[in-house]
Amino acid sequence: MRTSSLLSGLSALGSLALVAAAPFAESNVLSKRCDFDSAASPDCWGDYSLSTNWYDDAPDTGVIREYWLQLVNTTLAPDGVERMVLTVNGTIPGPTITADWGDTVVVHVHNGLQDNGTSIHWHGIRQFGTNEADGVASITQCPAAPGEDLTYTWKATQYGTTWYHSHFSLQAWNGVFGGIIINGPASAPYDEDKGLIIINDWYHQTSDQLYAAASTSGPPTPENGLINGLNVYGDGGSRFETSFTSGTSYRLRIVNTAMDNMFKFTIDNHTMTVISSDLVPIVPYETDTIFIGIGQRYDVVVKADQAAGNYWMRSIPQLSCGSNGMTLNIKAIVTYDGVDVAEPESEAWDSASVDDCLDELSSNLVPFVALDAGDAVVEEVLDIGISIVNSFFKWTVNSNTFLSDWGTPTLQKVISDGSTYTAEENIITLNETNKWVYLVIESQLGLTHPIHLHGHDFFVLGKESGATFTTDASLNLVNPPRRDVVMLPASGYVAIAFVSDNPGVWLAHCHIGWHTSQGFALQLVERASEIAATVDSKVVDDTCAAWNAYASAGAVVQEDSGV
Ligand SMILES: *[C@@H]1O[C@H](CO)[C@@H](O)[C@H](O)[C@H]1NC(C)=O
Ligand SMILES: *[C@@H]1O[C@H](CO)[C@@H](O)[C@H](O)[C@H]1NC(C)=O
Ligand SMILES: *[C@@H]1O[C@H](CO)[C@@H](O)[C@H](O)[C@H]1NC(C)=O
Ligand SMILES: *[C@@H]1O[C@H](CO)[C@@H](O)[C@H](O)[C@H]1NC(C)=O
Ligand SMILES: *[C@@H]1O[C@H](CO)[C@@H](O)[C@H](O)[C@H]1NC(C)=O
Ligand SMILES: [Cu+2]
Repeated sequence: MRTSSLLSGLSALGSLALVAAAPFAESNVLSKRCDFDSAASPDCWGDYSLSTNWYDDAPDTGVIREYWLQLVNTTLAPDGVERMVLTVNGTIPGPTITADWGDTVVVHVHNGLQDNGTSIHWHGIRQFGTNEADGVASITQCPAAPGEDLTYTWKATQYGTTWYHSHFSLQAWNGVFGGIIINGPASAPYDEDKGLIIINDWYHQTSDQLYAAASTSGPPTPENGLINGLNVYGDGGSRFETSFTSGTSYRLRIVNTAMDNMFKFTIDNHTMTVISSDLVPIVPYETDTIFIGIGQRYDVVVKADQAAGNYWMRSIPQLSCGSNGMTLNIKAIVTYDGVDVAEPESEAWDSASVDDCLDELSSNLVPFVALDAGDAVVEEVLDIGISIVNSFFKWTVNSNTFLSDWGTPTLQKVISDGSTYTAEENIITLNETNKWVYLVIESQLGLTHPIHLHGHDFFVLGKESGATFTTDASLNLVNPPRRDVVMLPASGYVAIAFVSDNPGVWLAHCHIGWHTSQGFALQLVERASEIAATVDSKVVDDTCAAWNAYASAGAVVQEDSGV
């Protein structure tokens, strides 16, 4: 299936090599207009197609998708147990943002909270030329103060499945998140798009209430987990239910929005065809169970090809890298048409009982648009450690614990005077244009971490558990997996690469909520001198003026890293 031999010599800096690794006939690889039909021509997309290298060229529909979202502080009982939650528009998950490939997405966010700032991040969205829309408090904006409104505008140059979430302190994990669907071509046919399957862990207390315990004793055990905002607990709650028609194939868009848990996702007796990892379509592969780290997404196609009945859909927290009070009972029900909904009696696939913390195999995650990585021009080795400060755990990156300054975001500093940075800001400066940057993240500690980078998809060149990175490490530069979250193996390293093609200030961090909060983060200042030209400095300054007025009047307590 792979076409590696064709690729040799094609890779060049700045203009990435493109070779279609096509399961489709050549005639379908489009030079002419071809309309999308998920069952008959899933690789078609008007004048574009699944073979389009969207880093270079994406449609521009001229369509503006405008959304209004409001942060709401309320009480909900997703699993039957009431607790205080922070939400987008009153629900968990919040409303889904839907767009077509090439649309411009405009989201007006109103901070309806009385006691928190906010910022909303569009996870995995490349934000090419739109750094100020990345929505990270203290990096690309001041927090929007209570009562304030902020508009984010970005172009959907990628397509597939992702999510948005608060990037202000611990707020996301109180419920401030929702899904994003960007319609586009697909690498395998399907009859119907079932939309999002959002899985997460769920605590019965707020993340603010748990933070002190998390920082002195390690992550608390989530009482439960949710599938599309629902699960049972004791006698309460209810399960998410969905229906299948025999013979129909469905696309499911699975997103892990947890604070602490990695999951295996599986549907009893049904196999899945995996068609994308994060926002990157891949050459399809079959599996019955899929590992999904925090922040990762997998789109799968499932065919209703089993006897009509009820089947469990399972989200299984992996105890090798976390804990959960409902280990084997985070489930939803799939019911075939013509059958009454009932507790399934189906049994899990054998593979679902394997508990580990390993990403899907790199050999399975073959991007459909095949691109090679070039040799490193810039290489940074980042050592992850832990330190204890006043009996609080703090994560360190090359010995520094990340700490942000809400009142003066990096973006504002960069566009105003290119000022100096503190060690706690963990800044890596990338001045070179369109050069390959390698980041090697390594840790001697026996824990795994989902590593996420803003502003870029990255190439996963290699990773190893129980090993230290050396210059002899074997790295794969030939169409390696490309995505925006990768698991850093325990006591090991991961090497990722990207081209410095997107001027901006970009956060890189562990996506375990507790770890981000405890300082496992750094930022890239990429091509600083070109950033100001892409930013409306008045918006940045106005948001900061309102925040700083609020902060100086009230009692804002920054307990954690801030992001
Ligand atoms: C969110 O809530 C606001 C305020 O009630 C409403 O105007 C808006 O339409 C809602 N947005 C969505 C996407 O439902
Ligand atoms: C949410 O409401 C509760 C109860 O009124 C209050 O104590 C808390 O500070 C509020 N949180 C935010 C972020 O506004
Ligand atoms: C956010 O609000 C919660 C209450 O809902 C509070 O405990 C926490 O301190 C607030 N965080 C910040 C940074 O203001
Ligand atoms: C489902 O799979 C199990 C084994 O995993 C098998 O024992 C069972 O017969 C299957 N059920 C149906 C309805 O095919
Ligand atoms: C990058 O450029 C800035 C000016 O834009 C300069 O201050 C800085 O020293 C340069 N950094 C490196 C590592 O070359
Ligand atoms: Cu971590």
